[in-house]
Amino acid sequence: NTVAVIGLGYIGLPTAAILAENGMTVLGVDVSERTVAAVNAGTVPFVEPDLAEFVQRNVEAGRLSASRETPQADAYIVAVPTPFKGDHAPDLSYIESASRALSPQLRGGELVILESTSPPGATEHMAEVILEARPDLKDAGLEFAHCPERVLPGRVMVELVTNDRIVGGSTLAAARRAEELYRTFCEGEILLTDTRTAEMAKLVENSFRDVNIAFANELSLICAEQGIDVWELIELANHHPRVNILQPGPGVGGHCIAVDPWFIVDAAPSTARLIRAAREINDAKPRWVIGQVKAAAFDVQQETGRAPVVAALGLAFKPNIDDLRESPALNIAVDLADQFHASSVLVVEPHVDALPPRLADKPNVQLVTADEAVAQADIVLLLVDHDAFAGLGERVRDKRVIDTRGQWRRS
Ligand code: SAJ
Repeated sequence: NTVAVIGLGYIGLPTAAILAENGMTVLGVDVSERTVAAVNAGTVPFVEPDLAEFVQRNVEAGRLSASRETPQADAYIVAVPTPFKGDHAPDLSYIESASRALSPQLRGGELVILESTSPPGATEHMAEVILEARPDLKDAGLEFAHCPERVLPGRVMVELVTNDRIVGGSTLAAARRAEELYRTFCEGEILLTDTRTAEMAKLVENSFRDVNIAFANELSLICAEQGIDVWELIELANHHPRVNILQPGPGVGGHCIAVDPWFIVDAAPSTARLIRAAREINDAKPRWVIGQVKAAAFDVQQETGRAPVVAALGLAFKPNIDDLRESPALNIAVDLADQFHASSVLVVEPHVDALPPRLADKPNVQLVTADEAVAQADIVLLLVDHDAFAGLGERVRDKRVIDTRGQWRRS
């Protein structure tokens, strides 16, 4: 029973490793020579707890290997990126090229699963691309399914096993066959449906979170106008048994929540009004934060006659991780550096040891420790509520503080 996993990224590689761990022969495919070489050497090209051990063990046992060429297999799992283009329309080109690459290897009877987060209709589109390349296999029993992942980065090897999964099949038989494959490692419930519902379910889960964060972010703007502490307000309102408001922040980051809702908006542009508004509210929050810094900088300039020193605490997209992808905190730090030429911008990020490329070439930016930042800054801007920053609230009382996460509100 061989499975080819196409795309060895944050989802594909863990999935390949866990299938191998459970006895499958797994062939991983990736366009990156570096990724292929890393996996074949039993190592991993990115950090995810426990993944390295899984990969090493299964490569050594001969159950997992990688290649740039798509092999013959009984089942294919496509886990390639689905970014969006400039107009927020989904870019299915990686799915299309993976489909074209696997088509020549098909003999009939294979199961092809799309795992990439996709707009409704993408699995049908993948099937069309494959059957266009292989019209000879129209009645050869090819089956298609969509099985979105829902694992949280940092807990992938655990959540792959424990999360429930949605499996959408092009037919019920296809769904059952995909269920059988995921059952080899998934201990959660496996819920069967059609491909379009499965695609939409994944998008809806992340949109639910985005809409609820947008609600919190909108409240933070209203409260700033009204002179109300938004975090106290939310805490109080959440005592209601049926109210559970999320937390405002400097914006929404990561690869999923800030992207997936746009796929729904693109599919239903005039109907998806709330989902679009939520995206716009969350995307606008970093500009509002910059406006807060500008106002504080103006005050400092008035008082002291010089440009303020600004400390930006945190670059990651959420607390206690080193992941800077699509991070509003990083974007804000870059904008600060550009807009406050005369100021020095002291960046603190305990989870990295060098400035990321987008900040490294800015002459007015330095990576410093939290102690240094707190000692030197006129304005302290808290962007990520890393545990490491929790105790600093006491020490910034004489500064102008912009706490976008509410981490210090009690100190
Ligand atoms: N955020 C807030 N306020 C909150 C909660 C989060 O501002 O109250 C911000 C975070 O700081 C971060 C962003 O939202 O910038 C996203 O963080 P997250 O922890 O909500 O989600 P991700 O992107 O790490 O993972 C999400 C998860 N989806 C849901 O919780 C519905 C995960 O289960 C999915 O597998 C993942 O997206 C994915 O791959 O789609």
